Amino acid sequence: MPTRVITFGTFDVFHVGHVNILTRAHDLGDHLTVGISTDELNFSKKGRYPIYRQEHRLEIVRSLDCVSEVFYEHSLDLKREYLLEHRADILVMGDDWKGRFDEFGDICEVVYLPRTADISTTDIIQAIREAEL
Ligand code: C2G
Repeated sequence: MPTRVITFGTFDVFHVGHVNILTRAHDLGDHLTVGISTDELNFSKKGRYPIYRQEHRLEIVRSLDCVSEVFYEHSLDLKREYLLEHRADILVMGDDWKGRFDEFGDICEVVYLPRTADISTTDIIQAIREAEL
C-alpha cells in the first residue's frame, strides 16, 4: 500500500522554506496531499488576508512535482475530517506547530519537521515594505 502523507499551510508569498517542507514531506511517503488555508481561514486566524489569493496559492503548490493533490482547508476544526477523507498515514507540519496536532496520533503518525531558518513570509513582506521607503 502506498504511504499517504498530508500537510497544511497558507504558502503565501511562496519561498524556499515552503519548498523544503514540501519536499521533505514528500520524501516520507509515496503520495503528498496539501491542504491550502483559505483566505477566510487566514483572516480569522491572523486578522489579515494573505498577499496572494487562495486560487494562486493553490495553483503554485499544485504545480510542484513533489505534490500529488491539493484541496482548500476551510477550518482548523475540520482537521480530523480532512485526515480521514484523504486517508492520511502521516501528518507533517513544521515545528512551529509542535504538539498542536498530537491529538491525531490515534489515526495517523504525526511528524514535526524543523523549519527552514531565516526565512518567512512575514520577513519578506517587511523587507518589501522597508525597500519602498
Ligand atoms: N515553514 C517552514 N520553514 C519556514 C516557513 C514555513 O518549514 N521558514 C513551514 C511551516 O512550518 C508550515 C508550512 O511551511 O508547516 C506552511 O507554513 P505557513 O504557510 O506559514 O502555514 P500556516 O499559516 O502556519 O498554516 O492547519 C495549519 C495551517 O494551515 C498552517
